[in-house]
Amino acid sequence: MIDLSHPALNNIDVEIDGDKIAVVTLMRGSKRNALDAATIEELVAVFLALPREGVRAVVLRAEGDHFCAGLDLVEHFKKDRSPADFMHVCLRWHEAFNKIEYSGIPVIAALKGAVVGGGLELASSVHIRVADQGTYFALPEGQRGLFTGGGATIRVAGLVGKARMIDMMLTGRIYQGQEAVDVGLCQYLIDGNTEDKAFELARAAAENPPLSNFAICSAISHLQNMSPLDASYAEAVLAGVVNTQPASRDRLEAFANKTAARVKPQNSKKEN
Ligand code: 1HE
Repeated sequence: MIDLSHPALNNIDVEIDGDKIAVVTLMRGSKRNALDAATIEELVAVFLALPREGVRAVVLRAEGDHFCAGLDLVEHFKKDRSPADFMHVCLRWHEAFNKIEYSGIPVIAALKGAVVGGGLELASSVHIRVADQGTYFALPEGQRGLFTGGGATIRVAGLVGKARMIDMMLTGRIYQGQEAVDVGLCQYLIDGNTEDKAFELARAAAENPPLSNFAICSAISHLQNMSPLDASYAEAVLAGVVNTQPASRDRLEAFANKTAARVKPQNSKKEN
């Protein structure tokens, strides 16, 4: 297992607090957090290690004004890769983003500025996306003479639908603000700091029993990959395990005793 304080982490910083909330920071702000091959390897290592560290939730944030400018185009240009080389690059991106999506721990992205190309592929692999009014989403691959290679055809199409993704790639269409929420690119639109909101959500999610979060943050994705018949079978098996866990007994008892909070909307809360 990687030592998260190891100096081999040059492009990513990881801090874990006493509540086991991890903050993972993209540290290439001077390059708009473009994803070079080294950063992808660090993401793989970090998201392999975090579940084993007993982390309860992750806030994914970025240095600088932009969340992530996607593929490191300069590295890609300089390396002049062969088709096979770039296929292997993409397979490492999939390894990293699958580790996030299927991690079993809630990963909440605090977005800002550009979330474009591979940056949107990274953002679409997390479980909750928080944007502010300056956050914008785009897939400029078409304009760059490229194609998505980090899972956008699955994850971004899954969020916004095939037709919107094709439009984004053909025309360079940019989504931001309420429209980005409406099409499914993010779940929260914040006037203040997205990191504060991401922390609030991470802390709330971390209150759930880890086994429930494991199911929510891995099984829903896995079940989506199955036929409905197999998915419903697997869901029943999973619910058999999760819904009988010892950690749920107190919560069920509290409900039965009428001491647990009821599920009711709070007065005049207007956040999305
Ligand atoms: C980069 C990258 C990058 C910035 N690769 N170095 N992604 C894109 O097409 C987006 C490309 N980036 C931009 O459009 C802009 O940089 C931003 C709108 C994100 C920010 O603009 P700005 O004016 O703040 O910064 P800048 O002056 O453009 O860039 C500052 C530095 O970051 C500069 O380096 P410097 O050494 O000259 O200071 C830029 O070269 C560097 N930089 N973005 C490399 N992307 C698996 S396939 C995925 C396919 C894709 O992701 S395609 C989409 C690529």
